[in-house]
Amino acid sequence: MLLTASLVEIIVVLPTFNEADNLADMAEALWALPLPGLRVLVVDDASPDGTGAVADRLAGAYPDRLGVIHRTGKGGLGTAYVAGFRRALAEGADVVVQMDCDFSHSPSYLPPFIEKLAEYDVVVGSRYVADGKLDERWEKGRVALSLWANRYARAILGIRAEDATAGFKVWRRATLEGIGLDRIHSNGYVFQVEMAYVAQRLGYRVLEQPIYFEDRRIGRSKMTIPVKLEAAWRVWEVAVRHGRLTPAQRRAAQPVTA
Ligand SMILES: Nc1nc2c(ncn2[C@@H]2O[C@H](COP(=O)(O)OP(=O)(O)O)[C@@H](O)[C@H]2O)c(=O)[nH]1
Ligand SMILES: [Mg+2]
Repeated sequence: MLLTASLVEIIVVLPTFNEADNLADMAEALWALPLPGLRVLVVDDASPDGTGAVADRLAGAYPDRLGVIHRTGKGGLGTAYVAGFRRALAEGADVVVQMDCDFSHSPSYLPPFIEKLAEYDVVVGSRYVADGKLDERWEKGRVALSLWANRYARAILGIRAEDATAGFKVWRRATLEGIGLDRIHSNGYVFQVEMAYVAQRLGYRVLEQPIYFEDRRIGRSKMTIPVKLEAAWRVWEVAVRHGRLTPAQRRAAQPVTA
């Protein structure tokens, strides 16, 4: 795979639920990167704050640079990403980025991450490798819960990556094709764990790069305590569903249709 950033088609999938105050800044920060031709694909779930209208306005102003998938209601992060990934592959993306639309995942990491895809199948922005860091303003309880959730998922599934719940990832097209998005069933935050686990079981080369995970700039997290508790038992579902996957079960490439 040729990975000179200017020659590959990069699509950044941004799931949004109430990110009206972040979306335009986020799109501009992405377009300001030295990654010419980078495109943004917003997957909005009928956000009550009008994020969808902001996305439509951007798509109207920059039709070559931003697309929108409108879903009819809050359908969850996992299915939003799967819908976005499918569209990105159909549109011919060589590199597919997943990240939050709240500046927790700084766009500035993208150019070096994409360069690393020359040698790896997926690059993960990691809070828990050396030099990675959580926002200093997080209270102790929140840090502990995040660390615990991560250790729990890693222990049950045997995930080697230090940050098994990371939501900042840069995928090669071929990796998403091989994973087979039809195989992915998790919808909440376990989606991140399921993707990490399936990638590992299929033998893909995973590289973790340290990030400073800043607290979201504007708006509120959608991650509530009940959502986290549900995630805990869903990790077992992932274990049962994918525990026997081997590299021989990678899926075939997907055609570009758009
Ligand atoms: N489309 C869609 N996006 C969502 C949903 N839940 C969260 N998001 C978006 O996914 C990203 C991560 O969610 P966030 O609330 O920041 O979670 P946190 O980083 O764990 O606090 C943000 O860009 C949210 O707007 C959902 O149900 N549907
Ligand atoms: Mg966030």
